[in-house]
Amino acid sequence: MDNLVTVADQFKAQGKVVTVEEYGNGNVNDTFIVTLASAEEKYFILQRINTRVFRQPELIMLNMRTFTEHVHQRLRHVPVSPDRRWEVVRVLRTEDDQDHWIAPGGSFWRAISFIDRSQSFDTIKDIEHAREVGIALGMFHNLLSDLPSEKLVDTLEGFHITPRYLNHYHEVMAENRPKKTPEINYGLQFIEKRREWAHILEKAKGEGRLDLRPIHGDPKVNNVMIDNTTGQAISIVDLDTVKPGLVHYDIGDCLRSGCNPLGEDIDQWERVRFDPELCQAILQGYLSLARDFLTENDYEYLYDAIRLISFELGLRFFTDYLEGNVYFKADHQEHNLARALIQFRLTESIESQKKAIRSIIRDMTQ
Ligand code: GN1
Ligand code: MG
Repeated sequence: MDNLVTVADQFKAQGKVVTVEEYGNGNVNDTFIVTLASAEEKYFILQRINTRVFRQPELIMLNMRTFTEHVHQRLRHVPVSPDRRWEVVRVLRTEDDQDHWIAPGGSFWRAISFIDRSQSFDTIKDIEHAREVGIALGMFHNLLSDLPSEKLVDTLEGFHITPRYLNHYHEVMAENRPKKTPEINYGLQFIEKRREWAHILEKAKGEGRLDLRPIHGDPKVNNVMIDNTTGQAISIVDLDTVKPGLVHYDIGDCLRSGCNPLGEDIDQWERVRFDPELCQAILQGYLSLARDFLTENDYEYLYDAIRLISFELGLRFFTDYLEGNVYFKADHQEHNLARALIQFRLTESIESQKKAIRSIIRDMTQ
């Protein structure tokens, strides 16, 4: 285990490192908040990248650079409206002017500025918060809408390609014989019933109906920073999965996260439901900034995107449980199974409200 203060000391900051503490609920990387003895900059974020997931972490840093340079330039030419503060995180350099530091044991570390006077939440608090989360994603897509997606490298091959997760699930199933508990049986049947439909977005992409664009990849509620005073969204953080993809992955992910008021880590998975009112508010916020670059085809696949990304995350958790928790960090043996059931239940709730969700989308696009 690396000494955290020694690691934090590798990065150039405004003041002396006072403490380093665990931060947030990331499922993949390890995140810490560093407190500094400085009046100008009190904190920064320190992360150990999970290199079993991100095999080429230098590529993440390259994309972050492409992203931040593009956005800074865009904001210089077309500033955000005067009543909104919008911030982009900065990558801190090391004493040798690198954007990361590799510890003697081989672990990969990087540091990122902390968005001052802001916080994030694991679940949506109210309709206003929902709208702000939508605005944040709209702002993000808007700022990147003129960056050709080829400028970004693929840092995580297969990410959000549902058929690839299905293939992997079948491979894992072929090698393991899961116990036949009621929960596992439910999961197995759940996946089986949806395996044909699960190709929907990749099929549309293959047919040229949906195009690749720069995406965030993980715009869940707790990656949206909210200003402590105004309650407005002021940044989206966690840029590790910024890469070419379908905006549908992002919209689906934002809604599966935002419209699940109980959150993605609760005990009673049967109680999980998808809230259409929050969906409406998030979409309203999103479309207030994204309307101009969405096509008719884009709208046609929105409902399926919401359903698919919930299903896909359930499938990813379920497979990881069967495989022995090799991808997502787990607090206990059955943790990823419990997380999977929550996403499957959420998917069912989306399916049972298909008409209402489709009509929300239709009303908003007319
Ligand atoms: C992972 O590590 P974290 O919490 O930022 C995952 C996302 C999932 C999310 C579910 C690289 O994100 O795809 O939606 O968990 N990130 C990766 O909470 O797989
Ligand atoms: Mg993430």
